[in-house]
Amino acid sequence: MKVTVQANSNIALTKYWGKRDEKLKTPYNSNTSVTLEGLQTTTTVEFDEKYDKDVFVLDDEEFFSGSGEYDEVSEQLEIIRKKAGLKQHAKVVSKNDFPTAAGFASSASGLAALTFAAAKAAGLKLSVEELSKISRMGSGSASRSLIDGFAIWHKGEQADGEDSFAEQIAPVEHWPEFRLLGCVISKKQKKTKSRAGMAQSVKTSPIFEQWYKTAEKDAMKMVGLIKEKNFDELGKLAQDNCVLMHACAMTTRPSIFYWQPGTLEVIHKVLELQDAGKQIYFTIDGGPQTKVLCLAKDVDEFKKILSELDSVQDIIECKPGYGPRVINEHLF
Ligand code: 2P0
Repeated sequence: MKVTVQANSNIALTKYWGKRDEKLKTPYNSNTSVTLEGLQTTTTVEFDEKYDKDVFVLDDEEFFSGSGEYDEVSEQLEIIRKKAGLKQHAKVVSKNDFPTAAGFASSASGLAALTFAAAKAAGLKLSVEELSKISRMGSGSASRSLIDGFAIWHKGEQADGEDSFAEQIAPVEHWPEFRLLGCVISKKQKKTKSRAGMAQSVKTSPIFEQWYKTAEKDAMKMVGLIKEKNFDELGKLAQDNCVLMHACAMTTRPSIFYWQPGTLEVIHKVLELQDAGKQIYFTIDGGPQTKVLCLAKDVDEFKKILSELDSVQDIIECKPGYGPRVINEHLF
């Protein structure tokens, strides 16, 4: 009944920003991603009679009932318990190998690892599609971390969310040269969590409708560009889509600014290199880190240039990675 799983994070190439259904976490628009080797969560789950309540420890800190972190985990365990017809509580110990909640999609790898491990520990045998849907209910972006390589999370049409899950566009082996350089600008936890931020954008941003209608078309285009391995068009689209998402966040009332001066320092360097004909693009999520998209052949050159910028504290290099896997070393 004790299972340990490692799950990778993922980065959206075209973004998710706004829920059609808050509880089911179905998105207004379909969105695309690549699962990333190098940004991972390890989670051990054990269901047992000896626990009189769920226990949750993340990065050596215990969280208790009433905290957002604990309640999220406990609700996810409840979904699994219901499916498995299980009554026992669980202990969950989890570790991220990157800054938590600072725009490196820790909720994606976290909820994917938790869902995968809990489902296995509860004895459930579920398809990837089913696991993606359950992960989605924990955290939208987690639905994409179930997939090897490149993924599309379908927005779906049904009111019950049963057609809103992630699916593979192309496997890791399709494009092993694809790289993401995560430029760490700040390791501080962000002020506005994505969940609260996007809910406020849905309600108040005057450009929300333009955002999600454009993003739906962008997701469809992105599928074709990934299949063709058209890096320059992919980079341009990822960049434009990210800027529109942030415009939507910034025009939310009150405004949500994830960008810091350092975020912009990297953006301007990337634009300068683009003007010089280099194959380099940026994308940014719910935090200050600027993520650079490039190809393996240029990694050494770009790492050197980016590391010389004052605001870049660290660079995390990632390549396309696989969905969750079970490992034998438990965290407790
Ligand atoms: C994305 N983000 O597509 C976008 C871009 C942040 C910016 O998915 O409320 O943590 O748990 O569904 O998945 C972050 O949102 O939000 C996110 P919930 P989640 O990657």
